[in-house]
Amino acid sequence: TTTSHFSHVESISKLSAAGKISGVNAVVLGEALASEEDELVFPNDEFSRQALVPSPKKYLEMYKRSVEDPAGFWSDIASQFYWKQKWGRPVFSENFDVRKGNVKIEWFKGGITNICYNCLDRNVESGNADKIAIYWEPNDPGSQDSLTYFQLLQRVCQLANYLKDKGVKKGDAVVIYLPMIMELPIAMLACARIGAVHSVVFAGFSAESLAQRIVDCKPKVVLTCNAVKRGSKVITLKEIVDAALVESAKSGILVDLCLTYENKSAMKRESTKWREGRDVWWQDVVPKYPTTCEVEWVDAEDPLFLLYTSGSTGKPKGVLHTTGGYMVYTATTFKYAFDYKPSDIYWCTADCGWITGHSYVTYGPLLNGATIVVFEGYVTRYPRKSLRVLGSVGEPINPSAWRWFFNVVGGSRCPISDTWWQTETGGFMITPLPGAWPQKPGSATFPFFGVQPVIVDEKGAEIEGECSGYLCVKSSWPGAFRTLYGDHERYETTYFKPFPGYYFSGDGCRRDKDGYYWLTGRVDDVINVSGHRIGTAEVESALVSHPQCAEAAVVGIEHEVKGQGIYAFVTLVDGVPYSDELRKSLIHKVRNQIGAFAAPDKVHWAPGLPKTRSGKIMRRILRKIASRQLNELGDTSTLADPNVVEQLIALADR
Ligand code: 6R9
Repeated sequence: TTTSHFSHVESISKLSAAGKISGVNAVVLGEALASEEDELVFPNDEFSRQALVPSPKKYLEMYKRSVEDPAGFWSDIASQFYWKQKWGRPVFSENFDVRKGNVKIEWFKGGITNICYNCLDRNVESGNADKIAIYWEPNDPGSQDSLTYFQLLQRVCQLANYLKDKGVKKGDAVVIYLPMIMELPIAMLACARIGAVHSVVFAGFSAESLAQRIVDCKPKVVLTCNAVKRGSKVITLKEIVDAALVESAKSGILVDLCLTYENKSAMKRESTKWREGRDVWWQDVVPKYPTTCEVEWVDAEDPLFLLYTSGSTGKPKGVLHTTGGYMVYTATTFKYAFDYKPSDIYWCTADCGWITGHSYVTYGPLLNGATIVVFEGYVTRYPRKSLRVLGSVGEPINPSAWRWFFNVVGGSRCPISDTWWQTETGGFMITPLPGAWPQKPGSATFPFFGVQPVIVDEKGAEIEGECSGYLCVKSSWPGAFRTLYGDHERYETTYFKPFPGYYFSGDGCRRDKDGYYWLTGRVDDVINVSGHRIGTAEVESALVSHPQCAEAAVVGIEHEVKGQGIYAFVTLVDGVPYSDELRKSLIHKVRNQIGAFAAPDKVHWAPGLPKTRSGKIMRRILRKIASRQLNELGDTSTLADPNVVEQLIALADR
């Protein structure tokens, strides 16, 4: 059964045996090709020579071992970190098959460690104390800042001591609602240091979304700042937190400490709304605490963080990651996918509110002792000669965008790591290893070490060779999420029941004749807007909470800039007339309830929705109407009332 996992390895070897990989500088073929699948972009020699994985042969060796002897492969890597006590046996255990009982994944169980210690103390002690850990590029040019590893450690310790003093203990949840200022990674690391479980909520989420997350994880403390500037606009984050705390109190969740950073460049403390007794200025208390702090040693399987993500129902899912496996996996994927060298300065544009900011702004790079750039706002033009590797994540990157990124941004010189992965997977799953093999624009190429992707058909049968279907993963990898917080049943139902025996990603995928993987987008009711995952159900429930909205159905449409846009069909309460004003107020409702990034691009009035006789909305038809593929509506005979389709088409541009 392992043969199919190595088929891609064989094909890379064939390409390399044909002499195609060596000695050719980066060239984008393209014009004369029969299909995009035939377009190969070769790594340039100079890059390959210095790469960590310089050839298909080296990858092949490492990949085979990672799949045939995962325990040995990952133990060797894990040994490079500091463990207070080594893990026990087995190195990992898993039940991936729901039919055999509850799904369970454990890596390095019994090993005692701390990820903050491994990010900071270990680097400070090994000679990196004065190396820059973070360069901060703020919204207002001119107030740049930086922290060395030693300074970062001190800042983290002060906050950790403060939190401990306020009663935050191992296992307690802490909600962090901060923009991309240095205090955000500092807060994450401080929680990790004392064994608290951080739950970062992207600072673009509304008060209601924040409240929903607070109610779910019941934090001891909320960390925020008074305001943030986006361009010239000031957003009063603290007021959003205030509203969220009023809301969560209604569900009986009382948070009695809100530590607020005074973000002076956005707003002075005098203008900040304040609740005595609950609110505390960060700058008034944290710097008074000692700059050293004992770490809380935790088991590899103790929780590190929760991160909420959208699913196909309205309620966001609290994806839970544990410490040891996540640490080993993010560090390793970072190192290889970016061919990391200690002299590199690494910048990832992601916000720490998303998984990419967890794994590839904070933990992965710092575990490698890297210098990172934390970036709050503006874009300026710089020379790009020093760029080595480019990365891309979050959505399919189409071949023409890929070529632009490659030719214009990277000067036809830098390999692109188009990394496929998810909040749930913790780290990269399918990714190019720059220098190792030729890339194909638009393809995430091949699996990372230890990852066994499979493509299955509707019945859950594995398909081999060239094919398309549902992307699943066979057996666990260290960075896999362990549960959905408080809802293990939903974890199993969503990810392990659709295709028993496998982890189901929710994505469609094609494997070409050379074994390259091409992600084709979500196959469930999740829309991917500029890399933000939004459940159609979330938007629908925001819309129907509007008093004049009777029913709503939301689908994704192709969007030139955002990848996908949000298209909402809305049925109004009887007797309410359509108006532009109402359209605006519906959109406003979504912005308020979820966040501005979830605002529908189009509201389509729908006197009725196409439903089956059992009352199921036929989204397939709505998607066709939304994308104006009116000749491809397909079979509408199972509709309870086929006339609604004509009605909808007539109202398309109103
Ligand atoms: C890391 C992240 C996950 C979803 C995933 C898929 C899409 C991510 C991709 C990609 C094509 C890539 N996705 N990377 N699609 N090519 N390189 O984005 O996590 O926010 O959980 O989203 O994003 O659809 O299922 P998350």
